[in-house]
Amino acid sequence: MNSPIPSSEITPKQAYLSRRDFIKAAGILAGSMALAACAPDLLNAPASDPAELTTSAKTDELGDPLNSHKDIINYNNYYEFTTDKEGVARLAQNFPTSPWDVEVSGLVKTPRKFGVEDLIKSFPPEERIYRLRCVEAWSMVIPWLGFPLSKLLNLVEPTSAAKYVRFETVFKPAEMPGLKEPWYPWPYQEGLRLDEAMHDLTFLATGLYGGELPAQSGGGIRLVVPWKYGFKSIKAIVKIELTAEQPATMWSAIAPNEYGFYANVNPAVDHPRWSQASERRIGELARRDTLPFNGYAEQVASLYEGMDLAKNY
Ligand SMILES: Nc1nc2c(c(=O)[nH]1)N[C@H]1C(S)=C(S)[C@@H](COP(=O)(O)O)O[C@H]1N2
Ligand SMILES: [Mo]
Repeated sequence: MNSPIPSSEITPKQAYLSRRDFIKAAGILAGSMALAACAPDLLNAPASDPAELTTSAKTDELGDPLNSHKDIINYNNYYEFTTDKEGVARLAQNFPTSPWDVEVSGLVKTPRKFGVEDLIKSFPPEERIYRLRCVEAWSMVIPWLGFPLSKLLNLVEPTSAAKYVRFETVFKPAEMPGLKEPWYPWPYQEGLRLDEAMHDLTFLATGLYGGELPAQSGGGIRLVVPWKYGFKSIKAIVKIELTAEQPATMWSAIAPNEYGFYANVNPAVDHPRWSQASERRIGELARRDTLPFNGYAEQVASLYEGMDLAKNY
């Protein structure tokens, strides 16, 4: 298909290195310094972790160090594969993430199907260093590549009747062994209010650590909503639908008293089975305090003015 927006002269790393070239380049760099002259910006990290070679950031805006690429791609929640966080990477290793299509439909002027490769060309990849805080009370700091969801939504033009956005994960039972568990109401689905979806922090990730987005991290394309519990950040999206009504979400369908629609990180509202006041940052020993809205209150608290956040959890 045609790119929705002409590519600019600026050629971000992810756009000029195809996935295959990227993997090749990273592999060569890991083994030798032969490419040093052509890729000086790839030289600042240990050769043992090639995917880190393209990220210059060391911390988030609060000064917290990034988690390693190794941690980020080996400790995952992805129930379509398994509930074992350390088993996802292996089960997902052959899951194809490219080509990948996502259909945007519902209450929009121009419903369309987009190829992720075309979206990457149209919207120059930005890097966002975000904290990810799982409702299970562990967290990581992750350098994503991608673009704000608002760019995609503006392209299809939501109508005035659109109030919510619904997201759906791919359903491929032959390749995702966890889908055989019959007690989950597959496919995984999530939702946002339209103003949350349009917020600049709300991000569609197509890469991480300057490289590709591996299957276990939600490739071909996944949502990242950093001020909400991790389950809102739905992986492997194939459908985005604009709706008038608040969409059902998988977790609130299973346990409405445990997982609400809003799911804003809130240390003052405990999960019914555990406290949310603190968290374990992967790679650290001591627990740390959980911040309201996961540390993004200044940017997002106004979205919830006048709402009782203990009720609208
Ligand atoms: N499709 C799908 N998306 C998902 C999940 C899942 O099981 N399936 N798990 C969620 C949860 S609970 C968390 S904490 C994050 C984890 O993202 P990560 O594995 O990239 O750290 O993905 C979220 N997105
Ligand atoms: Mo989670």
